[in-house]
Amino acid sequence: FTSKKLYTNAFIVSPGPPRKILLGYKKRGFGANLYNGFGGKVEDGETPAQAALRELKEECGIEAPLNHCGTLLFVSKGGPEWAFQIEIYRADAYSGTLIETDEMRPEWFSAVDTQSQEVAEKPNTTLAPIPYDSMWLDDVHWMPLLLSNRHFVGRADFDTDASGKYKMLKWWFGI
Ligand code: 6U4
Ligand code: NA
Ligand code: NA
Repeated sequence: FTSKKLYTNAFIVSPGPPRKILLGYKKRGFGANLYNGFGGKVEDGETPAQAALRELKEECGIEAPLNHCGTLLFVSKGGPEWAFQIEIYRADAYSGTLIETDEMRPEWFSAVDTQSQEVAEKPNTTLAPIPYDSMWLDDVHWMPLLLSNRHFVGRADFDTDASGKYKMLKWWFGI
């Protein structure tokens, strides 16, 4: 075990209609070719909240009144050899102009709250659903908690298979 690394991840969930969530397609580095929120490492001398705002601005050009909404812990199998703590932030509005950067291409997706009793009056035909097949394996488990505006915590244990692909061995996410 070396040390736990602290990261942020920020999501804009616009109430709409249509209700939608902003994700970024990561173009390079860790998690390249996956959609995710905007975020990165918390630097020395910075709080997670400050890092979340800085990374949001750096990666897609906007500012937002982010609220802390969850804490996730990702660990490697059997060690842990590594551990990531990720502080999740959310806002329902933003200011500025969305831009594509070297790191991220922002894109909106339909954000239906699957845990809510409300049924959308009309199916959304213009926005694609959240692309879980192109996201980190854990995201499908906690995204419903984020979308239903609950404060959540969770942990997932990862291993890599022979080809170096991540597998999620066990997990728990809850409110
Ligand atoms: P640099 O090299 O400075 O651009 P940095 O911006 O510090 O890197 P980066 O972009 O690699 O960090 O950030 C990784 C992002 O991926 C963070 O927002 C946390 C997030 N992340 C890592 N593992 C994740 C996982 N299993 N599920 C998830 N997000 C994850 O949803
Ligand atoms: Na980053
Ligand atoms: Na960074």
